[in-house]
Amino acid sequence: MTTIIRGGTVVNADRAFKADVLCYGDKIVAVGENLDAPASATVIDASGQYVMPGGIDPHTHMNLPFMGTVTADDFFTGTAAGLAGGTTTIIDFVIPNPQQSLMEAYHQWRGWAQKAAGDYTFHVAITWWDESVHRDMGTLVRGHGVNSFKHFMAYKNAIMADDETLVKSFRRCLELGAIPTVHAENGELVYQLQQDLIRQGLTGPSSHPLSRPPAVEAEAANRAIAIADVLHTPVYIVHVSCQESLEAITRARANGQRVYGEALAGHLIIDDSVYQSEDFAFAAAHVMSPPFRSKQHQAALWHGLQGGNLHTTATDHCTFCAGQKAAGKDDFSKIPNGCGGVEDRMAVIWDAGVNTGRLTPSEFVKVTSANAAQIFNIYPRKGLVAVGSDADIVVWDPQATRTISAKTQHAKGDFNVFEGRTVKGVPTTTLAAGNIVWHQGELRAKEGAGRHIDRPAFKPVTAA
Ligand code: URQ
Ligand code: ZN
Ligand code: ZN
Repeated sequence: MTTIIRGGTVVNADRAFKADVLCYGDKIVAVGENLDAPASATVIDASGQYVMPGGIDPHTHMNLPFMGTVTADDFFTGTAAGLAGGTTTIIDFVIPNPQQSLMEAYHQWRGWAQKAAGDYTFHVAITWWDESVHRDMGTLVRGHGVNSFKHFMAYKNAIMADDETLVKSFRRCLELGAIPTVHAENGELVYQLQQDLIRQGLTGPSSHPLSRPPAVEAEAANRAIAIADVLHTPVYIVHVSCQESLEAITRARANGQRVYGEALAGHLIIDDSVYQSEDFAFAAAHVMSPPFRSKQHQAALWHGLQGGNLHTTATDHCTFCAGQKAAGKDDFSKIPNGCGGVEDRMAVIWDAGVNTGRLTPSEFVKVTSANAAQIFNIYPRKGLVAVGSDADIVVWDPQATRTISAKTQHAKGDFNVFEGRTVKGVPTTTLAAGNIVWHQGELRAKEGAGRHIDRPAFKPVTAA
């Protein structure tokens, strides 16, 4: 398929400039003013609009079995929803059960992802340790395009990695040229605080944030950063939600340590008042970890993005319907943790970031696409509008508006944490691998069209 995108302003992480973009097959083949194009080419009129790299969401959970249930979106519906919102690549997670072979889990997730409509790639979680985990990490880096390994420091008695696992796995990442990432919350503190609250009969969702105060997150962030410092590895902290964790990252970076931070669209916009609702379903729908925080923390996160101490925006898209969340009706610690957002991330970040002057359009591209591509080593294939890059492109109308609602979303699930929010700035056309997958409100996602994207190691891969 040949497509010419005419009359727009191309916005990359480094600059914005007037240019046409010609796509042939799954690649961009020309970028420049007044391009010639074959008569057969599909023409997209981008006048008055921005032409940006397709979004990369570095943190999603499609089809995740978790807390006794499975997320509402599978890899087709979840990636299709992402395409509707301008996100053309997701980085999801293979999460082995403790004692489960990493390779077995990896192939399981690869099977689930066959139906994806958009491109995808995987972080692999290290939820336990023995020599087979050490070996399989090498196999995954050398032969399966994995260059990042996730560590949940929370979720005691489930997938929590203790310090021994963290140290051994971080060391193995360094050997392999892979980057360790962490969910930074002290799982023991969370568990004990949960027990305290339940013993006091405080079993409602309003107890969720009480069991995970910022200090519980900051302790783990500082610990992960210290382990990485001692072992000389980089570290990427997912869903940084509070000022104290951001301060730990800022301190480490000022000392020359290679630490990256991720902010969720939800944590940037939604505050902890949601947990005070008398409506269980409403409050439970917002139960995710780390929890939504006060407006003071939101302001800090925006400063982190603006100041370059937070690098990516993600969603942690992990949706459960009301019936699933009701598992925690009598005990908040049993409410499946997770919220959605993959469809709304880019519009929400544009509206709250660019329209307010916090971010320039190029900075928007950095935090929604280019930085994730660079940190996870798929740049410039992804995260750039340039000759030779994948034809993952979003044509963005800064004047158009949309009101977000669960009633009209493409994602599965019966709730949207951004419900009722009217955003200004939305995608009018999205190309994924050169195919028009979204155009003037029509979603043309195709099951199975998505590709697995290999992510090379950060150093030449040696044997053993
Ligand atoms: O912790 C995560 O990232 C997964 C299990 C999604 N749930 C959540 O509450 N963030
Ligand atoms: Zn997490
Ligand atoms: Zn997650």
